[in-house]
Amino acid sequence: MENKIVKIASEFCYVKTIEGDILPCKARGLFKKKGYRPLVGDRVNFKKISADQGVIEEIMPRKNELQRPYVANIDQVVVVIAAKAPDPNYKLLDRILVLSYFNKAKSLICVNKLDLDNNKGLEIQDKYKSIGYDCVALSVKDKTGLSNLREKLSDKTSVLAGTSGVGKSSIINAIEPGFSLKTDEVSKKTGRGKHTTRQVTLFELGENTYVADTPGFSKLNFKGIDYQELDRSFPEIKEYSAMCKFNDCLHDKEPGCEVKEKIGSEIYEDRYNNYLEFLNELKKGAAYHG
Ligand SMILES: Nc1nc2c(ncn2[C@@H]2O[C@H](COP(=O)(O)OP(=O)(O)OP(=O)(O)O)[C@@H](O)[C@H]2O)c(=O)[nH]1
Ligand SMILES: [Mg+2]
Ligand SMILES: [Zn+2]
Repeated sequence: MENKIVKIASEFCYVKTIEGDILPCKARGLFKKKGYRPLVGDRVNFKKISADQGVIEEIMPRKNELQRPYVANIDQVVVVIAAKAPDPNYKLLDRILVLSYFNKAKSLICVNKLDLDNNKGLEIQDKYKSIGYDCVALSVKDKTGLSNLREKLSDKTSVLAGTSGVGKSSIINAIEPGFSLKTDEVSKKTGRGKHTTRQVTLFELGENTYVADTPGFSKLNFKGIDYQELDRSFPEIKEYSAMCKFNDCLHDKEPGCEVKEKIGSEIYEDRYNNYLEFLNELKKGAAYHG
């Protein structure tokens, strides 16, 4: 057990304390001076200055720090994708998988809205399961698959990520109706969600089990990832990379590349294409930053 910041709003960090209550705390000026700001998810030590207020005295070292949403100490990223409405965005899914790998967080793929296209939903699940990812498929509307997901959230701090409108807030509401997070219709005009969720809050689902809802997004930057290590975050590419002729093979234009041999059989072509696109993006970034 530990003291954990579950929400930050207007100057106050709301700390879930070991004793089990939520205490609003101010962060010492010290942190601001050092440019070291508390984040939702931080494990902290605090001092009580009155019955209902505290001051944060220490922030424990972070396991990781995600940028979108800006949270710390995440064990698991739950990437939510809808079978339909909005149509699956595989490139964003693959991008989030890469980011969670390099942030040392576990990935769980959650396919929602099975009620709208059961076959498509199961197809997505089968594809990513065959690559080696942990997956759950569910429908908030039909209330199927929810207990499965709940089990996989247990004893971890997870964030739900994914495009606007895929049903992240709906999923949390379905698991824990008491939270009543705001959800909204997918826009009929654009077929996209409307970015209903704005703030980051950690919700407590049970002992040592937290989940954060996040606003949907469609852009995420890679930062601080070495392009030569990108292939490690694609399990199926990593598997064959040891057999490439050159051990620094980037699986792009090199001769004797075993990864390229496997495209269309052991490796999905669209996954490989996303790998190449991310690789080029990272190379450009590397050149740009010197
Ligand atoms: N048919 C169907 N609709 C669903 C399901 N789950 C959620 N929805 C609907 O999808 C819409 C968007 O859901 P939200 O939970 O607001 O989506 P979100 O991912 O939180 O979106 P942002 O907060 O904008 O990122 C709402 O109208 C939900 O009722 C489902 O399993 N089936
Ligand atoms: Mg939402
Ligand atoms: Zn190769």
